[in-house]
Amino acid sequence: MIDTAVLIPAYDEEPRIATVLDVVCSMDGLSILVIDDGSTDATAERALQYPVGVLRHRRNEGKGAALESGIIHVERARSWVFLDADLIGLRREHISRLLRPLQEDPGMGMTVGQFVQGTKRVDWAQRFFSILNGQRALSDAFVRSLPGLWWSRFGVEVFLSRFAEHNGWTVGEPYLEGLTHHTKEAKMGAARGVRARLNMYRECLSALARWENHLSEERKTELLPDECEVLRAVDGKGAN
Ligand SMILES: Nc1nc2c(ncn2[C@@H]2O[C@H](COP(=O)(O)OP(=O)(O)OP(=O)(O)O)[C@@H](O)[C@H]2O)c(=O)[nH]1
Ligand SMILES: [Mg+2]
Repeated sequence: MIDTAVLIPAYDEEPRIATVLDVVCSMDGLSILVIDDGSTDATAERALQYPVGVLRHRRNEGKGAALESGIIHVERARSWVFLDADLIGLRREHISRLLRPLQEDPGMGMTVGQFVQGTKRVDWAQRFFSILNGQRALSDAFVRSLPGLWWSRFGVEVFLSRFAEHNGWTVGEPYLEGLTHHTKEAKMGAARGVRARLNMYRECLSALARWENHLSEERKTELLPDECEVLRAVDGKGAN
């Protein structure tokens, strides 16, 4: 079985994804999978230059759908890591920090990384931000227990956190010092970036208001070839 599966959902991250892949590919024991969610640029081709598995959605289906495709493809892993493709300042230590609480406490379902830039106080804004943070490690038992995520788009993080709380899973919040990410405005320019940000907030608020409606959402059981191409299978898949 795969030891640690790293899922990296990516949409139009061709200029940025190499920075993340340089770090994760330098670590032992990780099976890495990039899910290109119908990008309009060469995100998938860039990822294929690395020793990682690559899936490509034929259309843009949203972050939650990309993670669900990744889970279906990998099938089983002892632990799971979700990472964004646009991180700045990622170090190996950040991955270890996400995973360590799961290794130390078998009852822990998930860790949610918290970006800290030298400010010590964890104020309300940071706590709210922490529920949106995409840098997470998850136990296999927690991943097995998840319902379908296809519907959730940018609400996926809100849903994962609410689902964990609802079902009594312990959740850790390790600090990830010096880690940050590109904003939408930096990636897309001011006008498109603000529109995309408002859309993301709408999807997050929708998940916040309606997460309970999705607790028994059916999980997809297979990747349909007209929705998702396997450009390269993830390393270690099918091994015992
Ligand atoms: N699968 C998928 N991933 C997406 C989509 N949009 C963005 N992502 C990925 O999700 C991660 C976070 O997306 P961002 O748009 O940077 O959002 P954010 O970092 O949460 O928020 P800001 O940067 O503050 O706007 C990155 O890895 C993106 O490539 C999408 O439509 N589908
Ligand atoms: Mg970002």
